[in-house]
Amino acid sequence: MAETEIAVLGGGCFWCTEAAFLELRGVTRVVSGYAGGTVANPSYKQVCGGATGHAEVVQVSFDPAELSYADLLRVFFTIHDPTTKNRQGNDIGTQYRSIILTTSDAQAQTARQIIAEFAQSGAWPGQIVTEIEPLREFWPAEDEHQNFFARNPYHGYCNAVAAPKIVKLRKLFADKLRKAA
Ligand code: MHO
Repeated sequence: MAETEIAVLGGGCFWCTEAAFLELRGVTRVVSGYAGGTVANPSYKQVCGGATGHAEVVQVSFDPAELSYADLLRVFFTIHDPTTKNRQGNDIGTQYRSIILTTSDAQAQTARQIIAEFAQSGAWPGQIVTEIEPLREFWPAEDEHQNFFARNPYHGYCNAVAAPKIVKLRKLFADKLRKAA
């Protein structure tokens, strides 16, 4: 069996990024959680308070033979705005920062490369402020936050924030979807 690679990415609210990554072929598992902070096993409430320094992130398991880390990052930079520091839309705070937590030097190198690619392409006006740092620890979020969008499709916030991301993803990455849109 092929080796599974792990990517940990923070691009704002994890309900939304989780739903987007679940659409991709080659992704075998997505877990919503917290990383990049100081307290062990933080709660959603603590993270929302901003004091623990964690970002809301998703831990994406994928088969690199099917989906490259570079392509995963291209999706990441499409479905969130990497130019707004500590903010995604109406969500403001360090927990919503744009961050790539790398699990190898190769990932860090690819991350820098894809950032340069997006900076060049002008896909986002403004400077990319995404942080890159080695992953120390990933803390899974509470069960109620797993698979949130799939379980709460009529949730007002999800409809406003996650749904447009999914629409954009399906349009721009049709060839990478698990099933035809
Ligand atoms: N502002 C949103 C964020 C949800 S997300 C999981 C809310 O409080 O519902 O951070």
